Amino acid sequence: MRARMALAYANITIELREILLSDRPDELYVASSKGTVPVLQFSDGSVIDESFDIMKWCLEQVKTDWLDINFGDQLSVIKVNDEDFKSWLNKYKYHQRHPEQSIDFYQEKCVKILLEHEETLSNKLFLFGEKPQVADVAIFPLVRQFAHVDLSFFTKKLPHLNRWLETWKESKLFQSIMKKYDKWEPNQTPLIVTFNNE
Ligand SMILES: N[C@@H](CCC(=O)N[C@@H](CS)C(=O)NCC(=O)O)C(=O)O
Repeated sequence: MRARMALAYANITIELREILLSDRPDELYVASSKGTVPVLQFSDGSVIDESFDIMKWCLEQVKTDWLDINFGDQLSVIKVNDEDFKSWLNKYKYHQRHPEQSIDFYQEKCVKILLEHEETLSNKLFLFGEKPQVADVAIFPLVRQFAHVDLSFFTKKLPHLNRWLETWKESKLFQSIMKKYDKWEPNQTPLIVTFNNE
């Protein structure tokens, strides 16, 4: 989601190959042995197979103000999101598979991290001030996933973060990547997409 938002922001045209994680094509593993998405493959065969690296590449292609404010601090926020928060969120979402602790325990671990954003957003529109930065976009998909596990809990406990989340959900950037695409088939005509022109 965040890689697509960066592609949309940078107005980059790609050939889109939508896959099902439950039925991953061999071509995915040929491009990247990790077998995870997203993977951005260039016509010279080189590959970027980490979503944040794809975001950074997109931002190098355009004039952007998404990197203007405290980039080092933005990277720290993204690291906590991608490592600690992602790990607790997976346990929260799939708590039945992690019976060593309760769902409330996992929720609390996530909330502890999100409360830092809640405090920041109590007096700012975005995480680093009055304009969006790459960190906002980079953490948005996982915050959205957390919110959707128990929306009424999220809106009550984290009202400022909820306001921020709603802003992103309603944004043109997010809307532009939400179109559904058919699963890619090896013999199909290439599907050429510029997300924000769809
Ligand atoms: N580090 C990767 C993680 C990406 C990731 O978790 N992708 C999910 C889909 S959004 C996936 O491919 N899951 C399947 C798996 O982990 O086997 C990145 O951010 O690019």
